[in-house]
Amino acid sequence: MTIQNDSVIRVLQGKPVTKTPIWIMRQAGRYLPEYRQLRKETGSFLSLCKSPELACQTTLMPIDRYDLDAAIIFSDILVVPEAMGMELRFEEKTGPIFSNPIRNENELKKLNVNQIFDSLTYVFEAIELTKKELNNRIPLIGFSGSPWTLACYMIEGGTSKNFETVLKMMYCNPTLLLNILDDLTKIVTDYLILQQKHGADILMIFDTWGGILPFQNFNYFSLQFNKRIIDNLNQKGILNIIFSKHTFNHLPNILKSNPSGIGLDWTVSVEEAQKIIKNKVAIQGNLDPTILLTNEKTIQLEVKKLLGKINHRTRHIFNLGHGITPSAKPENVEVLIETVHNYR
Ligand code: 1CP
Repeated sequence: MTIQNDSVIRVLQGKPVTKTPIWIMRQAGRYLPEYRQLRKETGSFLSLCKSPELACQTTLMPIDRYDLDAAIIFSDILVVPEAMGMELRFEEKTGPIFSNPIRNENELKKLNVNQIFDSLTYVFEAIELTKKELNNRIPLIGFSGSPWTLACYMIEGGTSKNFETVLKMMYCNPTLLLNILDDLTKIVTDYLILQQKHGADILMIFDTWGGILPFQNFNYFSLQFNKRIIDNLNQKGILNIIFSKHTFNHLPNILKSNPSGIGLDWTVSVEEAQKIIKNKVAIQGNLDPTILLTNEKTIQLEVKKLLGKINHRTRHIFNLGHGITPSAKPENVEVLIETVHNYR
């Protein structure tokens, strides 16, 4: 089935496009009043994720409002550890919390690593439903957390300022950490392939915490596992994007993992990134998300500044350098998308 607006796919495949495509990380979230309303009615974020109908409805909220070039399925990276048996809740101020974080071999052994996908059928159903509703207007992106980023939450038990528990484990019990990462790599690979089988056109790996690793440890604890996942996706011809936040130092090695696209965070110089990537793969990013809190003029100026730095041959998907924040103004998102689409 051909997709009417396949510009994001074309950029990932290295084919020409007439204008720069755009989608926004976390585009279906808390900055939208209709999302906040639905979330209030549903009672909890996880129940929203677990209802294929509501997850589909939420995925389409930004698509109905804006001229976006891709949709991303409404879910969360943490549904994977939950399906492995870790009790998860989201608290308004603190964010995600796992009641029983993994700190030793016995706790790891208790986790379900083999048959977790029966507990994730709601994700696959949401993808199928959304594909049907999108009716091939634009592609649908599926996603997973990277093994390292998932391990960070599973070991810390939630978000963290310094991620001391997981980093301490890296020094004191690397074998346990590597075992967790190995289990997660198999799971994430199968999970992404299953999302593709159920209709996702592009798969994205969020390595949000890749950048907290000491330089010499990044490949060993994060990138080598992402590379294994990417190799599997590439073998199957599945388009993929890797976003590893605050890892500019590692860009040459991330490039060697051969994804279809690399997400750049907002602190990266796109000029320098283009010199390294040399158009071998697509780049995605990297406007500072804070710009969406400003005004029309500033947004137009900053978008044009960024696009001005992109070589006309560069394969580029416009995005923010990280997820859109809850305080972003919905009308500013409209300005952003229009400015990108009208840029010549
Ligand atoms: O309504 C609410 O209060 C819940 C807020 C919320 C939402 C809307 C969370 C909790 N997750 C999500 C959806 C989500 N998460 C999506 C789909 C929506 C979309 O993109 O349109 C995606 C792709 C994610 C991915 C995600 N979750 C990441 C990776 C991307 C990133 O932003 O770095 C991470 C790290 C998470 C964990 C998570 N889930 C929720 C929160 C608040 C967090 C971050 C916690 C932290 O700061 O450590």
